[in-house]
Amino acid sequence: MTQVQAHKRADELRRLIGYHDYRYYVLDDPEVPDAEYDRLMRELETIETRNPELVTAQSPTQRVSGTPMEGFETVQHRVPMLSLANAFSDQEVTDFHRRVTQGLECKDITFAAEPKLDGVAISLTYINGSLVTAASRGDGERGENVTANVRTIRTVPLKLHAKGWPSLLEVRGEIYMPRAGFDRFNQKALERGEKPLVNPRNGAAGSLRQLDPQLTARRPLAFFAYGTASRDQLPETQFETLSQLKEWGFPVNPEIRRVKGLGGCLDYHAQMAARRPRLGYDIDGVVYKVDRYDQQGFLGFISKAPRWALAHKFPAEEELTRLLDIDIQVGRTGALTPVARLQPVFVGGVTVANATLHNEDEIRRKDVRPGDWVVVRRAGDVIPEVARAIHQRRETELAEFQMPKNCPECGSAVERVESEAVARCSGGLICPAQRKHCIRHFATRKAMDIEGLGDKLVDQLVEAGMVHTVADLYSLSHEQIASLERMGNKSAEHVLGAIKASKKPSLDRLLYALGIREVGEVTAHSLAVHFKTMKALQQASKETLIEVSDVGPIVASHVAAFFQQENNRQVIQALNDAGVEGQPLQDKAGEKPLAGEVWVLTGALSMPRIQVKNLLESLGAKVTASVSAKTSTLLAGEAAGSKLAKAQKLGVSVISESDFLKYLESQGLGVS
Ligand code: 9MJ
Repeated sequence: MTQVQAHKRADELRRLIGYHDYRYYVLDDPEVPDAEYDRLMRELETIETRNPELVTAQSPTQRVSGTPMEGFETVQHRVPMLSLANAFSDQEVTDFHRRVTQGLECKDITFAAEPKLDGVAISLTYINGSLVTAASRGDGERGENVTANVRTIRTVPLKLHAKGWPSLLEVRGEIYMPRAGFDRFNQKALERGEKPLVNPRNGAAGSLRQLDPQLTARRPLAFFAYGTASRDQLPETQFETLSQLKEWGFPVNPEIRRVKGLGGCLDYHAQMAARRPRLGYDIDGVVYKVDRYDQQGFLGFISKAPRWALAHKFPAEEELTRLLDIDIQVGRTGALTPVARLQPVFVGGVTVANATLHNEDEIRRKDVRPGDWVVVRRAGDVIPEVARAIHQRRETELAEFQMPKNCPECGSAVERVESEAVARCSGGLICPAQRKHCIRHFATRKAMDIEGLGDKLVDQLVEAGMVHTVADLYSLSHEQIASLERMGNKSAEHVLGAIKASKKPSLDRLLYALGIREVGEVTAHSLAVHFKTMKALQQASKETLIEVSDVGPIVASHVAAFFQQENNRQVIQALNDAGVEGQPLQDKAGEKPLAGEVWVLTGALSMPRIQVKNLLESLGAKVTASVSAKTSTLLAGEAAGSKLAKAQKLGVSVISESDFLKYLESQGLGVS
């Protein structure tokens, strides 16, 4: 890079950093992930190191970042608030360790190893044991007086416990927003149609900056102490000081450990990286601090950061990249998930090229379009997701994403029930993405009950291309099955026999076996009772379907959509051609097991009452509201009251819900 180019780039970087500082500190609305900001800063630092004549007093590298906020009084810190040197690799930690051991001429150094909280640094001044001032870091020399706001945080002691504290004590630590509080807060914000917080750290910073402490008080903030401004009247090490602070009433992070040497530091980093997803709050790395104060004093400072401490960062969980396209993935149950195809990017420790976009509503809400710059997030082992799009970076008009009308795997119509976020392929019986799932379900005990046709065998049959739809099961030959791995002649014979034996199921079983969405055994039974034949059901309109007890508008639309699908009709025809026919249920009132009985329901039942009522009616019983001499049976759920007493008085038989469920099971109507 020529000097002119360096000059130009440095100017550009300062302008960009200034812009991002403004968005972050003033607007509370960062545009780019931290990793991107850090890169800009590092690039500027590199240019300035190589071209010292370019450094200006106004350069963002020359101050600890932080724009004093309007509306708050400024406080001069008695002792400047430090920043920490960062390390992103083991090599940088090794270099730090070497500098420390050489500086101290001592090989065995003990460090206090601490999680590095991702919140807002704060300095709390206690005079005679009472909190008098809380100040943010600001530029390190001067911060903002946020006492009124900090006083609302429950974990910040207003008065110190025990005794022995110095009359002037300045405690430093981090204010943060626990993840659970952040999630709860955002959930409520979304419900109210308000803008959610970008991340917990931003939530903490924004909360502290509220001009009305009442507003801060409503935010779920917490505090951990990690040091003091001066060492007077304190123990001789960092670790013991933290124990002392705990005794005085400060929350101290329980993950803090004493470790020895470089190995101890790196082990701690690895342990915390593993524990990170389960911590309940965000950390962006760990901090190593030379434990002994005398050794710290010996090492001193370099510019504004101590030589005795180092922040060892984790790989960034958020990164910036380009969204190349949005593809649709069809899950095994037919759910269509939009998947982001990304310019590969290193995030959360791995290279990510695909990330989930959840569903269509999420895409609309975040307004993510192919071609956008997006922030990709990968936290812990969680599936990477597109967190947001950076709309400011859109250079040209980009087309909005449209959910396809047809399944990309099989071409069947895509349906989306109004109350659900998920769009689904309606080609359950023929869609390759759903094939295995659908055939496995078909064979299960409560469906066609094909013994020996387990998940493994289904997978083998599909993978060998022998079975494409459930109808193909009925044309399998002995040789085909026997040719599969781990299938002998005998087992092939057995399975073939079971397939053949399954040709005449009751209509409700066959319906259930088709795997129509929301059609469980009970609904399948109601449909079978009502329509009697597959043909009649296939021709039913949504309106007629709703007439069936136990069928609401959602189930009706799933059923109608299923039978409208030509592919599904073909499979049913093929089943029919193979001799598979659902047998009509016995439906003459006199033959129903509970015909003539009068039932009453009481107490809390685990199933919706309407469902229980429908079940009883389908078994021939009448269901009434109150217990009388005519009542045959009282179904008593939890906490049954006066009806139970009355039934007992009248000698009416009483059945518990668990016994009732067992009875249903015996009638082939199990609901579990
Ligand atoms: C955080 N952020 O958790 C320090 N920090 O020490 C811990 N920050 C720090 N220590 C000196 N645990 C300056 C900053």
